[in-house]
Amino acid sequence: MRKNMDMFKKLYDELATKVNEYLHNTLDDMEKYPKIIFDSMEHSLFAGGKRLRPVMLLASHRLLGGNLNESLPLAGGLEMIHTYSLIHDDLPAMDNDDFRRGVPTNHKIFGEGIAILSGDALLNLAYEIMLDNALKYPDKLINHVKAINTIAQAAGIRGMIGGQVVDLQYEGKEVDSDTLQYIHQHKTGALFMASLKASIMLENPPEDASKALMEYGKSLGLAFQVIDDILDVVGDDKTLGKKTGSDKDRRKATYVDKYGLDKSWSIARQLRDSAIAQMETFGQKGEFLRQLAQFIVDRHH
Ligand code: GRG
Repeated sequence: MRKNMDMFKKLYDELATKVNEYLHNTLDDMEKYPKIIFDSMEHSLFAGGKRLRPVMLLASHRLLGGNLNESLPLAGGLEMIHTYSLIHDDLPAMDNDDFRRGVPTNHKIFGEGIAILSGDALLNLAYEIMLDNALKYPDKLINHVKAINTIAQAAGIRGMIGGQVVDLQYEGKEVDSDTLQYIHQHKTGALFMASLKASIMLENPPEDASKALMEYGKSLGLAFQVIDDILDVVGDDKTLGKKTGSDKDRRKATYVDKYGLDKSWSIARQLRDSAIAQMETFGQKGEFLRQLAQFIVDRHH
């Protein structure tokens, strides 16, 4: 058990380090002009995110027998899209947050205009690097286009943006359980699912493997969000790197609000167990994603 955990942590760090190096190299290869926008992008990108989504993409690609150098730009692109969403979510027009990833939010340092533009720049750069990478694999061009399309859909109106819009609309209002599920599955779950679906698009695995990965992602994405809601109530500002209690302040639709703390914990554990059960299809090879599900539910930040 302990050995599995140690191996998980080692591989997680290896994958997250690969992503960090890739992101650094990508920005360092560019002429950093105008400097302020690069400073702003780097401020948020390198403030210490967990790199969950890119690690999931690389791990699932590895599980399906893929070559990590081929998927690294997709993993990096996904992290850029996630970071852009955090920068925009923190703006005064949205959540108006002062801290993120343990440092002042982007607009607090660079002003709202640059923060908006640096989110936009990260979003565009993500597609540039994913498309450039696709061109390096002419024999698998269709697979890459499908993987990038999956990520675009998940980030867009049928995914994260759709979820964010409904979330904004329901602030301060009573929310039914279907709407709560819609918000979370789109706002947060969509990028989780995209990390797994992108590797499926790259490798075309057998039907049972894709189905298991998709079900895993669905349960885990939701479990992640339930834990996020719980941490907003019981978490510690310092460990989380952002202010807790903000969901309540903004009268946001959350699992804790809807079901209370105890039931929310039990929902999160049930979702974790369903995710873990899906990994049976992969035998021992599924161990990393099993441990990842455990890590997501046990996390303190
Ligand atoms: C602005 C289009 C647009 C969308 C914003 C993702 C999002 C949609 C809003 C973020 C609000 C929020 C805190 C949602 C809860 C789930 C979430 C995305 C948490 C942050 O993800 P982590 O824990 O963060 O993976 P790190 O910093 O580790 O990358």
